Amino acid sequence: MLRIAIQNKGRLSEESVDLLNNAGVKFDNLKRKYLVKSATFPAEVLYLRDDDITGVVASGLAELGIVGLNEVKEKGGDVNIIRRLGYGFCRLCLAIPKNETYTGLEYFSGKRIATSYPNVLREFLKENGIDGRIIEISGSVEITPSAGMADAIFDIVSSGGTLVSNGLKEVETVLESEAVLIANGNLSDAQREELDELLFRLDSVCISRGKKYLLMNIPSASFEKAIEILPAMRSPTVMPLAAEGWCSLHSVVDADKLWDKVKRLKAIGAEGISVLNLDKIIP
Ligand code: PRT
Ligand code: ZN
Repeated sequence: MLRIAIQNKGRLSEESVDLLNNAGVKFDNLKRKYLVKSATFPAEVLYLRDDDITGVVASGLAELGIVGLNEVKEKGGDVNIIRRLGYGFCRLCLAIPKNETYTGLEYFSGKRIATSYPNVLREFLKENGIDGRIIEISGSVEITPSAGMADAIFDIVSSGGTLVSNGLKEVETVLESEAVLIANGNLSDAQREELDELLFRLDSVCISRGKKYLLMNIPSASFEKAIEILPAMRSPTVMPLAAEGWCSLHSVVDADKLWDKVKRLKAIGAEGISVLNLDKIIP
């Protein structure tokens, strides 16, 4: 049995539930309950605040956790980062008032920097030999410069909108973060086997993200050109059609290249192009 700690409410919560569900770990999403057993996999889900997940996994109260890499780096502790999960993207950045001239890292010497990530910041300043003053604050970090409480901030940035609306600009990225799967180092043999099965399933779900399945009819004469446009995982699937001189072609493409590919396929005579969502790719 694996106990998996995930965020109870917040930015990573919904996608973590979806990811586990898609991997066949189904459970009642009743967040009023603290601990929920999966009916379809030997696992139970423990709902926590994200601040507590790393510690709970490090101490062995849960075998696995899904949490932002930023939290793992801040809390430290003895956990293994098993997978990057491809959502919850953000970065930990140093930002200063927008009218200040940035002169490089030396800028921060002697400056007061407000943050909820004192450990990551301390390490970064130490590595770079910068003597900044860390002001630890648990929330609303972005308002501290205009309130005269700090000269700069070190905080999570995603779109950058919060910085802009507080008159700040990003000057250094210290950590690129996303949701990660972490594990305790002391799993039993049975738990290791369960983890291997879970990883196999999670990878199948993660590989299919951002991909589309394409089906179309194409003149046989354009077949070679179509293959150049569609280098699929191994090669596209081609089937002859009843209508002479035509074949049916199936392939997987990156979603962000979809419209470019469709345009090029139409230009070589493709017809009846269907685009399907992909649920899983089992390698
Ligand atoms: O209640 P609990 O303690 O569990 O949640 P929380 O409020 O501490 O965390 P939550 O839910 O806000 O974030 C959980 C995780 O999501 C973080 O640890 C990050 O790994 C990740 N994440 C991704 C983010 C963001 N994007 C993000 N934009 N966490 C916070 N933000 C903040 C950012 O600091 C800024 O204040 O959102 C604001 C908007 O960001 P912009 O740049 O888009 O304006
Ligand atoms: Zn939190």
